Amino acid sequence: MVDYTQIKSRLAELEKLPSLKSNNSIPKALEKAGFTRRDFMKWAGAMTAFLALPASLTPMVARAAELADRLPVIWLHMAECTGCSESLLRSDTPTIDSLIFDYISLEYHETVMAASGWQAEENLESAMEKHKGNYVLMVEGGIPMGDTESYLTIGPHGKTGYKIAQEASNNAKAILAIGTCSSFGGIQAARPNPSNAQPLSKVTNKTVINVPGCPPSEKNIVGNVLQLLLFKELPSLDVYNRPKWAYGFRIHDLCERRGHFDAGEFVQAFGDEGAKKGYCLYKVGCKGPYTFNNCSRERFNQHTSWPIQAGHGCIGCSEPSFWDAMGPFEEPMASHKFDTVFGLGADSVSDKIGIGVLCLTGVAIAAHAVISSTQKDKE
Ligand code: FSX
Ligand code: SF4
Ligand code: F3S
Repeated sequence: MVDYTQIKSRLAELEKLPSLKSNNSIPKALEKAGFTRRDFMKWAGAMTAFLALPASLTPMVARAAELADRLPVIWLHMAECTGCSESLLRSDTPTIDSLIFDYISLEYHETVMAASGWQAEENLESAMEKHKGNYVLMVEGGIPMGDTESYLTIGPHGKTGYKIAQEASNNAKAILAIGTCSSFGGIQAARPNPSNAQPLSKVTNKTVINVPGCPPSEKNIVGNVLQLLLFKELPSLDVYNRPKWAYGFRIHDLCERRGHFDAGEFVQAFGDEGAKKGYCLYKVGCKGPYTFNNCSRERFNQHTSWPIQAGHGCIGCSEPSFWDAMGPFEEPMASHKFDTVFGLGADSVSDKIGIGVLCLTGVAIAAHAVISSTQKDKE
């Protein structure tokens, strides 16, 4: 049940805070980029549905977006490719999501700020001091720890990424791990993990909301910011601390090729007749049945496309240890033994039930795929 009074009082609290952006307002920014108020409200309506909130909340979601300049954000880069930031920033025309991101008071973000070296380090320290206890910390990248902590050393004082992330976490109001690297270690944590890269949750005892994906979609990043603006409490999270509104379904559940899976129509090799007809990619390695994310519903870049639409299977990029657990990427899971990601870190009874169901589903999927394709082959 959504508590409207609580949301209203949360927005009223935000309204009282000073805008952290001078000479800027979201209506002006939208107008400058050619968006009308109607476009903005349409976007707010879509975001409301996206966050699994009732449509009657649309005006409040719009208001929350307008108040995004009251929320100080510190965004740190650790060991990664910067794809998460690029996911938001690299659209060829500005989207409302990217405008909202610009409009958020990014007090510190290494990719988009002009400062470097001493000045950058100073900017980070002063932002942390000025907004102590009030800022949202967003971290991209895995964090080398232990004997190899110094493998990630940042800035002229030679501070390690671990120390910076720890200090920034200590004084943050809310913490988001952006991308699979920060959520679970990602590519640099793949076996043999030479830098001992670890997820952000290993650096702090505070709750870290994981927003995985390599990269996560722009919508999942902005949606989480809106969620923090609208609610005092954390969103409902799954066993891997992923918000359920975004990671509650498997890719396979809403995949556009699902009809072909059910009919036993599979691509057998890239470029074959089945590929041309848009058949299911399970047999060429799609990990959609084991992956929790909303790509099949939301796609990327303003709903333009996503991996499966482009013709390659999902590689499970929002799951823990996906580099090790989901590979080889172009072979089906059923044909080899795998370290199931569902077995990692699960410790409650309900999780065990969930894992059981998922493993069974995995077996059923493999069996279903084999049976239906045999039937198809006979035909
Ligand atoms: Fe890259 Fe972000 Fe992947 Fe990691 O994304 S897109 S390697 S999740 O931390 O920059
Ligand atoms: Fe879609 Fe992959 Fe499932 Fe096939 S196996 S329906 S391509 S998610
Ligand atoms: Fe990643 Fe699979 Fe989505 S590879 S981007 S979770 S379709």
